[in-house]
Amino acid sequence: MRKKKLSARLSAVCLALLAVTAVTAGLPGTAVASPGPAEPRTLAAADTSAPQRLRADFDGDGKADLAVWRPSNGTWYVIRSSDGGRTDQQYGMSGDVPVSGDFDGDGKADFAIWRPSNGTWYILRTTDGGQTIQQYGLSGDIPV
Ligand SMILES: [Ca+2]
Ligand SMILES: [Ca+2]
Repeated sequence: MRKKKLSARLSAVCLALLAVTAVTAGLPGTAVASPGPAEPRTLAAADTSAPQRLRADFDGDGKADLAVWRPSNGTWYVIRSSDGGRTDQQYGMSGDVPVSGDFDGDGKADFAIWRPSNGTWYILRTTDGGQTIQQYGLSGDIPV
């Protein structure tokens, strides 16, 4: 008789705990926060005055080179993966967005920037050293 009562009490406690757990788990505040929504905010808040790291193959050896573009002086600093030497190239200015890539298809990344103020791409071609200037995009867009 006594064991039955104890058992019944334990069962009741267990049910109560299960109920509390279920209710707690259902509360919105207890859900594990997803990192998804936070990432765009982090990117949007990125300090554009700090040098930005890009990955591209500027010397055409098939390996990405360490490269930064410094907004304060619009200069690219590249450590070539082929020989470890450094290439400095002034191209762009504060407010621009670095968008290096191989636009002329010679296997070497071209120094390139996108200017948000006029939505224009400025590309320094590796094939002949000339420039390709093309308006594409609007202020507020993000070049990709
Ligand atoms: Ca390389
Ligand atoms: Ca190129």
